[in-house]
Amino acid sequence: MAILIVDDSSDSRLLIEYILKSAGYTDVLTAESAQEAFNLLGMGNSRSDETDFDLIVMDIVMPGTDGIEACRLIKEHEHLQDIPVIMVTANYDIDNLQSAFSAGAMDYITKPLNKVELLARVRSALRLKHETDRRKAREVELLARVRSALRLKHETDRRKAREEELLEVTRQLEEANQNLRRLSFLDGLTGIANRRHFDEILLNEWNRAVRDAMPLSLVILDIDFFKNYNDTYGHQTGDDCLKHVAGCLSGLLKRPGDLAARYGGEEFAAILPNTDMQGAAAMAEMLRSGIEALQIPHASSSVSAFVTVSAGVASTVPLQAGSPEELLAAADKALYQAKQSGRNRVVL
Ligand code: GH3
Ligand code: MG
Ligand code: MG
Ligand code: MG
Repeated sequence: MAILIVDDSSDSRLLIEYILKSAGYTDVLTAESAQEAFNLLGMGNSRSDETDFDLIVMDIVMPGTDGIEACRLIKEHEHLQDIPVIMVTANYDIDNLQSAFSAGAMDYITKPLNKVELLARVRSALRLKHETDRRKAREVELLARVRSALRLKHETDRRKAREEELLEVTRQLEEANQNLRRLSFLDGLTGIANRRHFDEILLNEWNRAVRDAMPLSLVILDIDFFKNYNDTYGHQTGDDCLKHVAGCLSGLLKRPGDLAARYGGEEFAAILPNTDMQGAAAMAEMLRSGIEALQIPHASSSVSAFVTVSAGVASTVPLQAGSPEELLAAADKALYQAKQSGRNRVVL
């Protein structure tokens, strides 16, 4: 509890200091003029080494700057505003008191000083100052809490936004990956399985057929006189024709496990798991007649007015010792014979 006494009369200063110190207030400083008080309060110069006062007891009548003007000047400083000022006046003068209060004074005492009165007023001024300080500290603390809560909220929001962004990027990446995977085993023109996927599935089905001792069949189909078709209708129409044929094949191969693939330029293949030669022959004939039934005009074919295919069929109950290549070679050989023997037909 630091108290500042400002009075031009040394008797008065000493008396007030004595009363306060004997009441237990040890931290008491004195000034004999307003200017000296300003210096002790750190007004106008750097505030580094000034005392934090809790109360000012100030004489009104002083040479130079009087107590009322000094009070007004002190109250202009934000960091000094909360220090209560008790005015000391020798002659009870109502006008002086009014201007003292409007200058920001909190209370007054009259000379000659009464010890009990002085201590009572000092105590109540200090209690008020203490309460003000505590209220301000609570406000500062509350403000700090609100600030830190807001900061936390802001950070949480930002983290959430970042997480959502990350999630979205991950989702897009997965989608792109899936597309890539899908594209890597689909033929770009016809949208059915490509050669790579065909080879993979054929090997899988081969191994499964070995394990289950079940038959596995293969059909290879080749469009008849397709070079002529391109020459007659153009490459673009040729592409359209390939798409129609592919769509027809995959539409007819409905059994689960069946696979239609584009095997080469105008060659297609069908894998028929758990299918023997008889079943495969029937399926091949169904595919051949299905394509013929599309009735895609083919003016430069020697065997039909429409686009037709020749088909070679091979079937086996695979053994561990064999390989899918043997089945492929057999189907190829049958296809060659279908071409040789007049086209638009199925050869086993
Ligand atoms: P064959 O009856 O003996 O099978 O006679 P072909 O004319 O069908 O056989 P050839 O092997 O002589 O010709 C195949 C043609 O298929 C030649 C090639 O330009 C065409 N071709 C291959 N791939 C494509 C393609 O992706 N689009 C188009 N439009 N034509 C293709
Ligand atoms: Mg005086
Ligand atoms: Mg060919
Ligand atoms: Mg051909």
